[in-house]
Amino acid sequence: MAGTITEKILDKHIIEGEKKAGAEVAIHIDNTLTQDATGTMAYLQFEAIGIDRVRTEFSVSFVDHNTLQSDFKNADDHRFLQSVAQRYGIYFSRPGNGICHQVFLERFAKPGNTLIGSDSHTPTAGGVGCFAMGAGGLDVACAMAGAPFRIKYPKIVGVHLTGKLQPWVSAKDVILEILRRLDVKGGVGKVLEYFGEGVKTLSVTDRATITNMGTETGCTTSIFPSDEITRAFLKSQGREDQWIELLPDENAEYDEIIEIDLSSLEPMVALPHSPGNVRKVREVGKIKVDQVAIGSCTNSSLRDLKVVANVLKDRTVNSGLHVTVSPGSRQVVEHLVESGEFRYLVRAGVRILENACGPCIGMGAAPSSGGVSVRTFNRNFRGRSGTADAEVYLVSPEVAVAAAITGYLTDPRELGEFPEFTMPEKFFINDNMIIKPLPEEEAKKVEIVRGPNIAPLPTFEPVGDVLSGRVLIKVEDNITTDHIMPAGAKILPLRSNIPEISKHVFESIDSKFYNKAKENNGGFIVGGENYGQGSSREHAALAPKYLGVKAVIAKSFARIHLANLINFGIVPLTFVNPDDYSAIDEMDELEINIGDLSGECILYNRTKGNRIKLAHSLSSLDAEILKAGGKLPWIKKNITERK
Ligand code: MIC
Ligand code: SF4
Repeated sequence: MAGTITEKILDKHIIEGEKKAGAEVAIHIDNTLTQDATGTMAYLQFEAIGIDRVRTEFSVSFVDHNTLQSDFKNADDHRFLQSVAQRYGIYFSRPGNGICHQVFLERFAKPGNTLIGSDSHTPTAGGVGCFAMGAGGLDVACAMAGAPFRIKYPKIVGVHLTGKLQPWVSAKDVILEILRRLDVKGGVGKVLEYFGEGVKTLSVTDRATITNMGTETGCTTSIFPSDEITRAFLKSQGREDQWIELLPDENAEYDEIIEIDLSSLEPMVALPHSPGNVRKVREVGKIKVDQVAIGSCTNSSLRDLKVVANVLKDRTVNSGLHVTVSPGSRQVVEHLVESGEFRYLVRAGVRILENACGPCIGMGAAPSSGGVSVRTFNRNFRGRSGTADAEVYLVSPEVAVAAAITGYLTDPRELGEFPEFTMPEKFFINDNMIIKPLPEEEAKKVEIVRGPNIAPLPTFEPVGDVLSGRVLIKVEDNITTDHIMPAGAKILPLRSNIPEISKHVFESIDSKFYNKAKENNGGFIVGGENYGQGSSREHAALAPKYLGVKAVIAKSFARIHLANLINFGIVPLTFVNPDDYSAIDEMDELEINIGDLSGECILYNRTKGNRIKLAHSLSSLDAEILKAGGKLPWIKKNITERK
């Protein structure tokens, strides 16, 4: 059969399972990445699995999220991560080196490889034709131990690109247009695979912007071909030997096709509070802006910051707002410094932040009360910026810089001529902030350093046949993991300490959740569609589990969160009849007979005296893992048998 890129890569990596959309397949994983906010937990789990060294081709640990060091906690985590990397044969990208996805793209990503990362934007590497997926930390730990990764074989959506982007329109507008069409769950169970003549007009970092934010559609991953442009990019990074050609066959068959004429696109914006709430900038009109934040793994490449710098040349940022720039990597900064363009940013009055996630995850630069923040990031969920009532708009670097100058949301085409700038043929290659793995014998002698912020992993009992308790919270559609387990400067440092972080579960929706869970000895969560969209943080499953949550009953689940629930022994159940959602209220007392999870389950609502049918999408292996009390006890047994 004619092949898509997805099929070509998966064919080489499937270990078990049938190549049929929706069927579970086990995939061999070549590479892994972690970042600090999810990494500490992933490595504690890797240690608990108990093997001596990673079994991947290579694995990389980054520090880019928890970089504010307002006390010992984040610093403790960084030291722990560095020592773990040295102990187990993992590359370590030191704090300051850049955002995991940007650095991975520059220095590590390989066409044709499979990658999982404990961060939902891992598909950024799809920009070079790498099949890259976000996953929970425990799944990454298991892949580092050599275990395959299980997914539902995806539907392959061909995104057919024709034409060429107009000046002032860029890759961000392409993915915003896709989000306008698919919204935040239109990609679930699918791979977005780009093809067509238009692909050739996009650079690798443009492609990576698109695959990065494809995550917001809920898709399994997004991928571009590996072509001559990819080859030139890898060559410019001194990695031409890692290039392979990866193109779809002439007559490749896709399950669906999305047509995009790049020439017809205009500057776009995602309005508060969802990345799927997309309009054309010119239709939204002039909105007064209080802050512009440029950067994040979506838009912090050299090309993006060159656009911003050159537009700001000889100008001053509008006096009604402030502007932050967080570059994606040291390589990006080194080039801007060398070319003199960095000076344009400094002279214009930009607040230069470090090469890290920064404001994207609420680590500084929170907007003022009720403030309007225009950001080049990928998520604008309510409260994520650190200010509960801020209004966050997601845009391209072009739209962001136009707002920075005018003080209003502005169509950048009003600024006149698009500035000219050149890109380097060869990038500065300087891996002095990446610590290489030690040889095995030396690595064994490394002592792992743990500060008081690293609490031991909690352990959980196997899951019984009958679950009973009260409904602790009932939530709407599209609840994000930011709602379940908030991030930001105050809470992120607690990522290595489950008892502490669990006090903040659902804080922004129901400040009494923690107390309710404690008083009732745990219970249930009732959710709407797409429950758990967004981040890969397994803390959104682990912390509720720690508080005694037994099952989540929802209309549907987001992929990574569903896997995380299974991994930590919370049973994910769906309504057979979605209308039954309205038959349950908060604090109702429920009893659910899950048996061995081989079929439908019956929920008995003691408070209302009625019965509801529930289903699930668990494979027999998922059920086995759940019943064992989660993936850690299960994998320990399975890996030990291979030792
Ligand atoms: C995010 O963008 O929400 C994060 C922070 O990068 C998360 C990971 C995390 O919560 O640590 C993600 O996208 O997976
Ligand atoms: Fe970091 Fe933001 Fe990217 Fe998440 S989305 S990895 S917080 S830059």
